[in-house]
Amino acid sequence: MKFVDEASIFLEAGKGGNGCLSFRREKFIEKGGPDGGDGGDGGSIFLEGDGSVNTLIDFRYQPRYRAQTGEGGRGRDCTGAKGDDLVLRVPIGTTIIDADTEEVLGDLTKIGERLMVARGGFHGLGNTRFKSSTNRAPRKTSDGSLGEERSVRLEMKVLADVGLLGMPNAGKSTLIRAISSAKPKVANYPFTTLVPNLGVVSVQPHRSFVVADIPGLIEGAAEGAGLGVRFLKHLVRTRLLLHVVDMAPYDDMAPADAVLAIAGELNKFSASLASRERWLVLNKLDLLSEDQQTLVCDEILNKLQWEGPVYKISAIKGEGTKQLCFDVMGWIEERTAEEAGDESLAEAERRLRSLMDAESREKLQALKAAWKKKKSNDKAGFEGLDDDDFDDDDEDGMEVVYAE
Ligand SMILES: Nc1nc2c(ncn2[C@@H]2O[C@H](COP(=O)(O)OP(=O)(O)OP(=O)(O)O)[C@@H](O)[C@H]2O)c(=O)[nH]1
Ligand SMILES: [Mg+2]
Repeated sequence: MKFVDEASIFLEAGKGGNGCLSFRREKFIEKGGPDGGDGGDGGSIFLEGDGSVNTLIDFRYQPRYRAQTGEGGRGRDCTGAKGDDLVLRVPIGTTIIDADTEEVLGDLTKIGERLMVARGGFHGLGNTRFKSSTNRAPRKTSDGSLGEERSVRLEMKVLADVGLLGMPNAGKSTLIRAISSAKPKVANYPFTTLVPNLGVVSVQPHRSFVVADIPGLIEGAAEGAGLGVRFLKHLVRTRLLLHVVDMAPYDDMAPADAVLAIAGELNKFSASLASRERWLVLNKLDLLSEDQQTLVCDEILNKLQWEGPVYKISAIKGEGTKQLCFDVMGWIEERTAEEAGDESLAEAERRLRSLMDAESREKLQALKAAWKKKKSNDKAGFEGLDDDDFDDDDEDGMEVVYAE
């Protein structure tokens, strides 16, 4: 399977059908008068959110779309048929951006939600329309107008309430496996997770939230180190970040430094995302004795001067995870209720989301431009070098297609 969360497409709506020039010709009827019908409108192009689509891969293979042209009008006052509309199905969580103006055209976040992205041309008028008291045999018709043409960029972000953040190997995927039925790969090496995974955490019947596990971040990610920060954009729709920390790391990076490094990268990616509610989840405590646990946990909290919520867990044994999920659920419900009762809070949340969206888009565009520049410089330096896509393969056959 291929995971593609960005695609650029070109859309061309249908042209309107031309009006017809015709006169009524029948036996024994002289000067039958004009009877040229109107053309049909051109088909428009819509994008529609579809729950069964979860990648934009199809749009990479087929980047051009054209809706049907309206039929021309015919004699005997026959109107031409309207061109069929074209409906392209995209994953829920797709943002549509005009590639020329960078204007955000819309955001499809619900199943069945539709957005018209290119309007079909208007129909032309037949000569019947131009009949008047002074001109009873008009030879005038009008042509249908051209359909709208548009280059748009599609950006898909997963929809989750909670995002897992942390260094590679911190135990993010182990945590999502422990608390939901999602079963992403877990392994004892960095960058096991290459694409976001979603899991539904059911706390009680009818009380659940969605968690997103994304690939790990390392220092320098905002400049492209490791898998870079491109997956952070999947966290901008979440309300709460759980920062998972490996409390018994193999390398000698102190857990507090690891937390600061991630927070730094997050801030470079989007200052408003970094200001989101973030809880510390200290993981792998089963590897430490009780005395050590107290020591290292106190140390990290002191060093970070952490005042927010902290959870001490062992994801692999499922210890402490129940309380964490319960508190996350409670926090989400509280926020949702607050926003439902206070329009100004809901508005502030919407503003923050669009700010995070804009910041993350700007950052990723800048990184992409820098990467393209580097690629063309390299190409100039090594003429004939394999210039294959920036793709990667995982053992599961999951291929990640990075933005071009
Ligand atoms: N002892 C112990 N090992 C753990 C715990 N949580 C995770 N691990 C181990 O740590 C290693 C990495 O776990 P993952 O869940 O793959 O880590 P990740 O954060 O998803 O890593 P990436 O996908 O590479 O970013 C695996 O070998 C896990 O078995 C824990 O609570 N205790
Ligand atoms: Mg993982």
